[in-house]
Amino acid sequence: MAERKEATVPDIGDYDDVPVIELLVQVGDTVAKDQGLVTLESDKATMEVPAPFAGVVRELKVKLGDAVKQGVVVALIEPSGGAASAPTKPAPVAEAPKPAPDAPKAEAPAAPKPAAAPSPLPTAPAAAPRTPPVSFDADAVAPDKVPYASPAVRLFARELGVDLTQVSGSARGGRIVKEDVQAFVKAAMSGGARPAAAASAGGGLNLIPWPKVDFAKFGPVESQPLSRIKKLSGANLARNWAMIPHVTQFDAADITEMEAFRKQLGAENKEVKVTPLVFLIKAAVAALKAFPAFNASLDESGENLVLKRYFHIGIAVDTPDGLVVPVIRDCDRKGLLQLAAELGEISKKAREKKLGPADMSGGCFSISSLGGIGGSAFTPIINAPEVAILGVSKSEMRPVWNGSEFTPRLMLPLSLSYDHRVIDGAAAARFTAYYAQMLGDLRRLLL
Ligand code: CAO
Repeated sequence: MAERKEATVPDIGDYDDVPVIELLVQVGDTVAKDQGLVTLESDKATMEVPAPFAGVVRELKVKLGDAVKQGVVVALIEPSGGAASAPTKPAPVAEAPKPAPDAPKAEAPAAPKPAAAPSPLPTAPAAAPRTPPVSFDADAVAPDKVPYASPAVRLFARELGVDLTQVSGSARGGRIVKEDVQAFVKAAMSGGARPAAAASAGGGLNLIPWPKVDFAKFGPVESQPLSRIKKLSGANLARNWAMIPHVTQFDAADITEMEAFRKQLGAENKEVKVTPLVFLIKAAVAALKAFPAFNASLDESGENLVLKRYFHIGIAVDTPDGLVVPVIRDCDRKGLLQLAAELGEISKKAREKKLGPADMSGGCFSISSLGGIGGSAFTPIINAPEVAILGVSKSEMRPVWNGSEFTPRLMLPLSLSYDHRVIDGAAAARFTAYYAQMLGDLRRLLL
């Protein structure tokens, strides 16, 4: 067998977990020296891992969504003897604009994405950034969902407000080329597909422009750029708020006994911190099992509900750079202590900016807990394509009428926002009542 040599991720600074967002070659492709093999996206730039020599790609060692760092082998290449062979595919970035490495990013308001992996910033990437970074969709890293297109085509699509996940690629291997994007826009203009920027009169939001105010006229001001996470999650939140008919159902759970048990557990298990959130996760699993429409997503047509038979719960985590929603998987198969340990790990990872795309994808239902901070209720925004999110506020002792007298009970405020296209008000009220019942008597979780 001919010799195969490794192509590895070059020096991208001291950073780990940079996601692979694009595979630029396939096994069997002939590549020239320095031709891009895969595209990585840090939160500062999109960059390619170049082939260190010309040859034939014999094996790809990474897949879409993998998080890589310097030295990771991306492909095995059979060298072609030194001379750069003609590539079977052109290096896609050749036509892309090349902003200065620190140039402000052109975020994609028309292609909103969820809070992305806060991938570390490479300060001196060996492969120079070729395009402004592509907004990164944690859910879209599922291999079957990542659009297969070059950075230049991504940039072109972004400029036109086209969501590439909606475009079919006509080139080899389903790769999307510029002509596909143009055809998509043409179809949209004639009433077919609908790119965000091409929303026709009456079909789009038709909003008046954002107010343009010279604030300095009124007093001293300072301009601060939004963090990358805020830009990405902001676009995502705006889309979800605008496109999903939200209703929020308020309720309260009596957690007096739960809290006593939690304190006991905490005293017995010093190695993990057991907060109310782990009980909320377990109760969410029970409620999702009892009300399967809450563990579902609308498909792209909006005409079918995809019911999920797994129980992955997203947890909103507040970080200095903004909100991220890592996902704890298979919560139905985990006990309270294991969930407490995992919650501690993901919160730490989130705050240290170490979450990878895989940590934030695949959620069924989210919980946003402001209980450690305060407040009595709020209206959380649904984390699409999920159909509901539970907001939890700070528990407080309240006098509760038990039929004959007021007794002091620790009450936990619940705020359930739901997608009214999928869930009716009565179902939401039943869901929160059931949820409160689970928390009120934990033995019911065993049923
Ligand atoms: N009522 C009263 N006290 C509560 C509570 C509640 N509902 N929930 C938590 N607490 C207490 C905890 O028991 C803990 O108390 P002690 O330190 O005395 O044990 C304290 O509040 C702090 O808890 P925590 O916040 O560290 O831990 P958590 O498991 O409750 O939450 C996490 C973890 C990551 C969800 C949280 O730190 C966080 O980031 N919350 C913000 C989420 C957010 O921003 N949501 C808004 C998004 S907009 O939709």
